[in-house]
Amino acid sequence: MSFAPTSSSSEQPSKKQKKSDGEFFPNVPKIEYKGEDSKDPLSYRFYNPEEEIMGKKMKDWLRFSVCYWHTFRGKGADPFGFPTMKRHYDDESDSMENAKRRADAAFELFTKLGVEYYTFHDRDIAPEGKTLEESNKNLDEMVDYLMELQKKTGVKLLWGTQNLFSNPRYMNGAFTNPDAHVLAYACSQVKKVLDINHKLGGENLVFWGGREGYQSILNTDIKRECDHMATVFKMALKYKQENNMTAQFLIEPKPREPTKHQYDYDAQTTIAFLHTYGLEKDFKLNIEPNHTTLAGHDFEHDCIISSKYGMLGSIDANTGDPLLGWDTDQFPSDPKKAALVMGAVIDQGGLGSGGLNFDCKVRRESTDDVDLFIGHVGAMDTYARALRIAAKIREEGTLPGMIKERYSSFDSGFGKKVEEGTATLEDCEKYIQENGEPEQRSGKQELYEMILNHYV
Ligand code: XLS
Ligand code: NI
Ligand code: NI
Repeated sequence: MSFAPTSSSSEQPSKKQKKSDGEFFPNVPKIEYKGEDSKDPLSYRFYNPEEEIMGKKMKDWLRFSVCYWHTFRGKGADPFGFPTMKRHYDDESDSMENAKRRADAAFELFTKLGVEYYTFHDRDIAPEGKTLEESNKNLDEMVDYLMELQKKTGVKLLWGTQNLFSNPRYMNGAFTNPDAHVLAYACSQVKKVLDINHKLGGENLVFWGGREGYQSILNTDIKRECDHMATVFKMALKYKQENNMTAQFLIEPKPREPTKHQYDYDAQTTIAFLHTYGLEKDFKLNIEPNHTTLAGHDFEHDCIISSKYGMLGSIDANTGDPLLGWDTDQFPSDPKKAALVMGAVIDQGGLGSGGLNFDCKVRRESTDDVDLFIGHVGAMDTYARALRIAAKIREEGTLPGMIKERYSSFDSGFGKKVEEGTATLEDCEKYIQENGEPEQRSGKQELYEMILNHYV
């Protein structure tokens, strides 16, 4: 694809640029849908927000969201190297002025992309102070500022969350820290995030337990730690209910990293945890495909399994790299994989209050401002194309029909009795006495794969 880069460093507006000077990304236009034949990387080929697919607008199926941390706080540092990116709107200071300028740039990006949602951690939007009071004061000032930007642009908050993993105080965990003092600090942060999330109209609230797990089983009382985590969730629920808050609570599973073992290992483990502690009605899951693959599953696995159990609340729509061992948080670019995820979303009738949040960062080597846009445009188009593919599969019905047929022995007679839960072991034995050896039935995996490719 031919593309003239628009932001070599010599073309960047000077560092002294004030927001009154106008745009932060002057070389990026409002991104428009130009159709499949477009060769312009700053256009959508598949994402046509108002177009209806299976009775709903594309934008309402997809509910795209930009994350603040990677896109506006990430600078390309990795475990082996320093930051590589300079942003002209970010003087890298901890000042409130800088935080506000960053927010202005962020809302310009959201608006130009045509994304209606964003997400943040408390510490992404406002500098952490020396005390909790100071941090909360900074947050309050920024929340007022963000509220104005939300009003001006119509962009909404998909979810807020609390950063309980960066500050050294959380090195041994937050809700699962062996020290009650640290737990209290973490919970104070949760309380504040509940408040600001509510004030900004956050539709969900995420708990990701980055350090809720262990590095060594030798120094860890697993049962007490899991009990404490559940107790904190109950405190948060109580506060939510008492204050008439409506945000859907979401837990984001991840098997490891930064801890060696994280308690919210994957979707099934987290669902079991919620049931164990009687929390299953008050929480859903926020599934991140890159975490799913880190847990040893396929990209789509956790989305599908949580959806089947009515627990898929939202998606952190990123991807990993099979050759790298960590959460590389790449922008998704595989429409076939994304189509399996969108299939789960269609089958459950949409994401409800959730969305497709790009918990993604441009590569460390992608240092131009415009790369931030290209990453999102490509990922949005991947999911828009995936929605079209998944819808077509359902409208034509070949694959769903094949699956239905595969299980048809459970639709009547003996099989139906099994599904209804009324069959006994004696019935099973009698069935075999009457019918003998089952016939071999091919799984036909290659046929399924071939047919899926017809749609991609
Ligand atoms: C980290 C997580 C994190 C959560 C929010 O791996 O994906 O970014 O989404 O705390
Ligand atoms: Ni995430
Ligand atoms: Ni992640």
